[in-house]
Amino acid sequence: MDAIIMAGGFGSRLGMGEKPCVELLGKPLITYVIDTLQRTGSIGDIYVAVSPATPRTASFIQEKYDGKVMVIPTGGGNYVGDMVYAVKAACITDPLLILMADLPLLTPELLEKVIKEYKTCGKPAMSIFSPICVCKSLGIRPDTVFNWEGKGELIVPSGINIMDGNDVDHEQDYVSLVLDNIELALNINTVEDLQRCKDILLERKAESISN
Ligand SMILES: Nc1nc2c(ncn2[C@@H]2O[C@H](COP(=O)(O)OP(=O)(O)OP(=O)(O)O)[C@@H](O)[C@H]2O)c(=O)[nH]1
Ligand SMILES: [Mg+2]
Repeated sequence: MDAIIMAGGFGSRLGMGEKPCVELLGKPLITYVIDTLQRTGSIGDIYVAVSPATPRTASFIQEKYDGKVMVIPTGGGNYVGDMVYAVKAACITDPLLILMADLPLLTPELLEKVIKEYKTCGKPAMSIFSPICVCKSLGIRPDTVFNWEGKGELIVPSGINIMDGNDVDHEQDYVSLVLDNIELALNINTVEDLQRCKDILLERKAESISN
């Protein structure tokens, strides 16, 4: 399954320039997602959808990955329009993974789980959500919430979706997959999110050294 990383936003809430290039423990944010995708066996080609708002991201990807990760220039300013454009530009006609550049805690195991669930879900598309309680436990106040298929539980989009590349011009019937891993809930929108993420990664590092 091919993957497109959306990386053409303004990063206005973080306010530190191009968000995909903002450093987290010495590495640009987008490299965390790319490294995870490269270590996920079920993932094929990787594309990054940049925009006029992210020229540094475009040149960084071109230089660092030297054609192994492909850059797609999109118009910017329209997430869905740019996503559709990128799928067509990449000529992807199978199911594909669309994700954001600001999910540094994502792991190959989680992605494999999502892809496995997709394969048996019986719908053309799947969206991944976090329960609102997981976001709240991390101190995140989400700006978008959904009511989970009338189950009375509030869920928050994680920024990870699978859709059928063959039919991107139409809204696709989707399954909501709700997973409570903090790795899906913690995306970087603000300076506080960046600090939270830093704390978690440093804590994990310290634990792995002491074990
Ligand atoms: N190509 C493209 N990517 C986008 C667009 N809007 C957002 N993105 C990317 O999608 C991901 C999630 O978006 P946001 O978290 O809102 O990031 P952002 O738009 O840069 O940040 P804010 O300005 O604070 O909303 C990020 O990796 C963005 O770079 C867009 O219009 N076009
Ligand atoms: Mg945005």
